[in-house]
Amino acid sequence: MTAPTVAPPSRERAQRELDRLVSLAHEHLGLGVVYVAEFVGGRQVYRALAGDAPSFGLSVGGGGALDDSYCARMVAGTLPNAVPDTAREGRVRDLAVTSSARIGAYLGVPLRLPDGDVYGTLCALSHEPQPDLNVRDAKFLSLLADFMVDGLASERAASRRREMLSDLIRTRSMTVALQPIVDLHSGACVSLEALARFPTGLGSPDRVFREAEQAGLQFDLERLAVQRAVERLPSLRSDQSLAVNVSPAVAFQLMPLVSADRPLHQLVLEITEHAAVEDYAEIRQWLQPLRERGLRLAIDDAGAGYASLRHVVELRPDIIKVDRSLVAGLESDAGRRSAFTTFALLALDVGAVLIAEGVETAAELDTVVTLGADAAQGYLLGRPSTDPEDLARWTSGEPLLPVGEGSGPTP
Ligand code: G
Ligand code: MN
Repeated sequence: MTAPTVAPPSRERAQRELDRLVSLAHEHLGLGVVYVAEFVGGRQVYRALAGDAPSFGLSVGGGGALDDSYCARMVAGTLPNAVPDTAREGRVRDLAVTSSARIGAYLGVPLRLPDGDVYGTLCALSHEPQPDLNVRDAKFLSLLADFMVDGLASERAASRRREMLSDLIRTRSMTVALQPIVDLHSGACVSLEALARFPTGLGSPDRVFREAEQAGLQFDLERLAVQRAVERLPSLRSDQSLAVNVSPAVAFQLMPLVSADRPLHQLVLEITEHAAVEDYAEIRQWLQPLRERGLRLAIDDAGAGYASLRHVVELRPDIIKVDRSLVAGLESDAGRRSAFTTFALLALDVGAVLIAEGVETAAELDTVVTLGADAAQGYLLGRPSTDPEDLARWTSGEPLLPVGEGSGPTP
């Protein structure tokens, strides 16, 4: 199975929009070429072109020195926006590029970002002089520039985020917090869920994963998260499992990570259900040999989105984790209780273990016990933690819940 390449859709959309506006300028002005140049480190780099670019020596991604350029002069205010005849304009007549690219007329406006930075320029060139070129043409170009700058600014911000995410992945700047999952019959911590944590300032883990997806780095980031999580396996007891989160799109690409020749009894893959699955057969096929080696499959956040029932039916998980949105306050909410019960019955039917997620209060805990949960996870039982003392307690074998004579915790 090959890994599908994930193109960052936002970048493509931004480029299409830029191309559209540049073409519009080209059609309207009727000059030889229209282009967007970005100023980067003393150079200008062409980002979008329309018209006969080769005859002016321009290509997308190509560039030249800013020194001695028309655009640098125009932005500095030493060249007017419209130069109808370069032969009559002393400030550019003798520039090498005027003769090498045969520039007869020039029109250009700065692309000024909302924060005041100059992104670059939007320009048009013609081989012949254009005696009619005037301030109105520059105004038109300015108007188009106004339409471009927001997109350019957000694309620049996105590309900074992309670089930052690539750095993060390269330097493996991710830690793993663990959160206990407690068996409601024995009170023991039977599993620990690994949750990725990033350096402060990057926003929530959810946000970082979402941005990685937008930047086409989803696979790399999720792979790192799985690697980091699996590194924690040796600190668990042999009767405890480690649960790691993977999205369906990425799950089957992670095969090489777990293809080593060892049993997988201690590993639980939590399939997050935010996204729809396109090809269940493929995932099933990939999972089969791993499940035979002991890997267990959990459907995460069940009840939070539209896909969880289908996931359960198609993938026959070993574990169903009911989302916090159905658990919060369910002791006083008949609707939530019956939704929870639906998953409890489903779990019975498919022979899955039922875990209640996000249990914060004793009342929630009592209720999910009554409704048939086998295990629970949530702040009441332990917050996700990177503290070795917490881990020591959770792996000590001591029950985290007092257990009564019956099948559930005492009130
Ligand atoms: O999607 P998943 O269930 O894997 O997400 C787990 C997330 O839920 C983690 O970010 C964790 O910090 C958070 N979480 C865990 N327990 C609780 C809880 O009891 N209450 C709330 N509000 N969030 C929780
Ligand atoms: Mn999870």
